[in-house]
Amino acid sequence: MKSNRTITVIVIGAVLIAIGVVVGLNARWLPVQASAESASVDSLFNFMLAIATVVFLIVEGGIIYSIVRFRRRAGDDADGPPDHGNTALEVTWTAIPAVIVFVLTIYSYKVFVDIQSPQDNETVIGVTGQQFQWTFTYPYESFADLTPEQNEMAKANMISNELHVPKGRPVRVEIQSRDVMHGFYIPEFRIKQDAIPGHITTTRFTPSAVGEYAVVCSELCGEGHAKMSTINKVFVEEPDKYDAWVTDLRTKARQAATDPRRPERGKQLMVQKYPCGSCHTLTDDGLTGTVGPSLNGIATRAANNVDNRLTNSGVKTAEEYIRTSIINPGAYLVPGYQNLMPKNFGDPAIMPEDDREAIVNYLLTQK
Ligand code: HEC
Ligand SMILES: [Cu+2]
Repeated sequence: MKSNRTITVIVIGAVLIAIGVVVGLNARWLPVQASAESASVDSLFNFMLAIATVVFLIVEGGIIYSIVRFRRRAGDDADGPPDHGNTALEVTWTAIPAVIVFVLTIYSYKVFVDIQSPQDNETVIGVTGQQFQWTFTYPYESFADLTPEQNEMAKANMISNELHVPKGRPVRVEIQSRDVMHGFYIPEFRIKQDAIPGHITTTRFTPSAVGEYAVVCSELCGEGHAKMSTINKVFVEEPDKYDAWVTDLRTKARQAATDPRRPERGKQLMVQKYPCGSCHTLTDDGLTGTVGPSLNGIATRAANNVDNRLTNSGVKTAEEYIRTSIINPGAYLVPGYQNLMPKNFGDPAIMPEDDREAIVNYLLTQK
């Protein structure tokens, strides 16, 4: 009798574990794997899923079995028998999960350390989170014929709102935030890392599948948070295509260094570096935000003092008005809009003067 029951338990246990393994090996719930790291993250996930399947079947199966087997029969009004615990059972249901948690801790720590260990020849890309878009900063090599100041300026312009990464080369990203916490998340890479104001956090990945994926923000960061996950894309490219793209960026950075305040540069900055498009519409620049007023025709509205905007903000010219709108948004609020524009564009560490003047010069062309 007793050995019969032992055999039944062993058989049921073996069947449940077999089901767990089949589910764990066959689950295809996650997006495509586009980085070398995604395979180990997915194996860990599927291992946990296999264990969870077995636990789920034991618990739910036990409940269903008990409901049927011990249900109240017709005419039975007695209380159930009193029961005062079962030490062997309690030790078992504490010991087994303890072992499972211990194994998972070791396994996931190993996966984490493997992903985070430095590799040779890492391409280092800067990631900056801000309300409400990401900006990426690429490695810079100085131009011999530029002055040190011009080289500094060109270096500061090695930026884009597109994340281009070379297939098969290890990448290290150094992540920072200009305002609040954001979460740098690329589901296809299985990479997620917080962007924390005042800190630089790093993470690593080696892209493995050519393609175009979304860069998501995983931290609710304000009004335009949802937009943040639609604006920026990561492009995994063959290494020579990636190199050509960076060289092209370097050429543009050089132009910026020699004539930093040209309107065309302001046009680029409003898309590539600053999050203006998450709040403003500006057709000439392809911006479609709706949190703030449209900037179409801003130069004409300012020059004509529409709604007394010059008078009320205490300035005389359209140029001064646009500059003031950027560095001190509260000075005058466009009717119908709240004081939601970032307050830190007046800080040269956030928006260098040359950037600001390029944007002012560009907006002055929006008649
Ligand atoms: C978080 C949303 C947000 C972002 C980002 C933002 N703005 Fe604004 N902006 C607003 C709002 C809201 C107003 C209207 C209230 C006010 O006047 O401050 C405004 C007003 C303005 C005005 C005055 C418009 C007018 O019709 O008088 C200008 C110019 C402007 N923004 C430029 C910019 C530029 C350039 C950037 C990027 C560097 C930017 N804004 C980024 C929300 C934003
Ligand atoms: Cu965010």
